[in-house]
Amino acid sequence: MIRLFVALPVPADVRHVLTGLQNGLPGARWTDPENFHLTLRFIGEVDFGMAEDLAHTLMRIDAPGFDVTLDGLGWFGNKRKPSALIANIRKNDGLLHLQRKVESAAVRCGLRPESRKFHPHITLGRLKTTSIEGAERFVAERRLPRDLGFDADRFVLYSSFLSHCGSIYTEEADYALRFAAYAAAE
Ligand code: 3AM
Repeated sequence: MIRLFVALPVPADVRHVLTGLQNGLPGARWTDPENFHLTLRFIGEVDFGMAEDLAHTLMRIDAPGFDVTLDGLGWFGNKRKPSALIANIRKNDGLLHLQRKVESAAVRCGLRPESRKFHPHITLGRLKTTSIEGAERFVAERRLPRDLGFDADRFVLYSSFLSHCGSIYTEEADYALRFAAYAAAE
């Protein structure tokens, strides 16, 4: 069995900015900058046959590249407890188009449809003991540079392995998106 997810990788310049925000919150388990990503579809544990099938089905996705823009900081969790600090990603047609194509590829391979609403984000850190006030303060006291973002020109099938020093993500396959110049001509 192998644990998989499909995501956009985050380039080094954006990773660098995000790393600069990872401080000042005791109890946070900060994401290793090498692991920053924007999840398009969590797949979970599948057997190797399914993994191969998925890898091939993703290869058939023909979608244009697009801009990814970070849109402020926030947190996930419930009303009583935050579970993660995130950078929000602004939704745009290119991103939503790709996410829908990845979702239908997953369903075509026999996976159950994703029931949760797509909330694009990059996880900065995980929280266990932080209060809502602590998470709110973290978000209020920090600013992302205006229009921080990157060009998405590929997406990746990652495997995730839980080691005693945290999650290790490995690129199992990557898929090119069409050049924006061609996309504009559509
Ligand atoms: O994009 P992020 O970092 O929020 O939280 C996990 C991470 O998402 C998520 O998949 C990404 C790569 O591990 N994830 C882990 N278990 C999950 C689950 N059972 C899950 N997403 C949905 N359901």
